Amino acid sequence: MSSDSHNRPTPTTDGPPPIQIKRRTLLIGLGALGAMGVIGYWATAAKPNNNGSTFATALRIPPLLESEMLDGERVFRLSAQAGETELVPGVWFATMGFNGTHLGPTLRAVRGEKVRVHVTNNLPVATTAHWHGMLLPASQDGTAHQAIAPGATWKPSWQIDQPAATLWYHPHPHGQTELQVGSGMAGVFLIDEQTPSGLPSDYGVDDIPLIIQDVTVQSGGQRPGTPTTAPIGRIGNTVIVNGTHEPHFAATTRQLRLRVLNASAARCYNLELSTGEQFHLVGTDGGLLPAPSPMGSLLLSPAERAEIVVTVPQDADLVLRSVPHDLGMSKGDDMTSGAEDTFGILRITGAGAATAGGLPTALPSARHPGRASGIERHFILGDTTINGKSMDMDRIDTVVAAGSTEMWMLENTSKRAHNFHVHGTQFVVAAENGGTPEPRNRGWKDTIFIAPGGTAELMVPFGGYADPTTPYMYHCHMLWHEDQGMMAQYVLTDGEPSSEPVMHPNAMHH
Ligand SMILES: [Cu+2]
Repeated sequence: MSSDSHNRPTPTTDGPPPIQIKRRTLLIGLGALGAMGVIGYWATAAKPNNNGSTFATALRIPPLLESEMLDGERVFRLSAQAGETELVPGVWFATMGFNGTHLGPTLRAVRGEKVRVHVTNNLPVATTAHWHGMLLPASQDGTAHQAIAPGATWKPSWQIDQPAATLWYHPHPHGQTELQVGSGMAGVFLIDEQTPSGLPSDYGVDDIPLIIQDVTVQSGGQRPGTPTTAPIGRIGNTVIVNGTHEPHFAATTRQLRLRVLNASAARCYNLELSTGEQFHLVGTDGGLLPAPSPMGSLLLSPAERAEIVVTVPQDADLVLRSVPHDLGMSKGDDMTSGAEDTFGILRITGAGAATAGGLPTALPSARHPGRASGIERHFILGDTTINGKSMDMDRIDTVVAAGSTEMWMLENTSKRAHNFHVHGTQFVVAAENGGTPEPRNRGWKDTIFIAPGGTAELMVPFGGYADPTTPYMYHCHMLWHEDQGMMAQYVLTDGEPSSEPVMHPNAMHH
């Protein structure tokens, strides 16, 4: 978070600041050691099994980033930096963020606008800034092909050309994404339409981003960033929302629109209300649904977003929480992956909630494409591979005709839960596990969860930004899997599409 209130001065570091937890007293006492990232002592914390009763800290709201209009472009400025942040009372973490030591501000732009972001890297290591869910040229997408060296500034620009949606931004350095995102490098990027949707839209009042992450607070000698104890990656034992531990939000309106982003490395959340009441899903990764969809629970895997509307009665005191779910792995693997955990995420009270209008019955939603009749591609998800291969930055795995719509058929033949994210597009799920998609997957998506043995058929409309030399990525968004190489590359061409891997035209330059 960018608020200064819980940030400490940035220490000098000689490497990537790992996820690490230490007591503040120790840090002060052993200043130099702490600054060097040496672990001396670990705080303790119970497994997240609270019921919300202790949730007393006001939910932090990421500030809206100011911008300026320059030469017809809306210009934003971000600075990647490292520091230390008290994410849990009394527990300081070595963290990274944008314009602060943890998380980043919210960027907001209107469809049709040209935007430019100046991203300055004030970290001691290379990073990137990827605009997750954005339709834009691959050269502006912020993958490892657009690495930002320490001290450098990268200035991507593009025209916003997609429906209103909750997108996000985070680093995408090859092999380092779990560490950097897990250290706090994530922020929300909101796209608006000119015409309002009728949904709550007063940012920070009744339109609230919820960036959910899990961190590890424990005793013992676990080295930061290393051990992946679950088959899907690092699972923390403590949940924070917008960098707030056990947060509380005092609603002043009857309807709350929560824009939930799972910015965790691997943990999935199965959201429900402690009251047992339903909420309404109104938007998925890429935009709004045609109509609010009532549901009692909602599974959100890493990188997915869900816009939900919660009705808050005047005297309400309820908790948005995560409850056990089925990731489809063995019981032991599901357990170590957090699937059996129950914990509060956000306490919501409604003491001041005034009467407000109900939900719109219809929402402005972009029409789905018809089922593509052209190219159909098959992707087999292994333990950490796609079609048996590991990521190679010099290999183009897939050549797609710019502007075409393809069917992408996914099959998880491994025993691990995965999800699948495609850059530079928003897709529609035509089928899931051979049948109708789950209600949560019936809107525009850029990331979809696929359990072991599961399948998904995606209708993928690709953009028109042909560029034979700069690839987009598609990959598992369980970040440890991605870092292990569960990623591949496609380019958009004005020529013939192909599925044969080709060497990157710039391979000699890497
Ligand atoms: Cu995976």
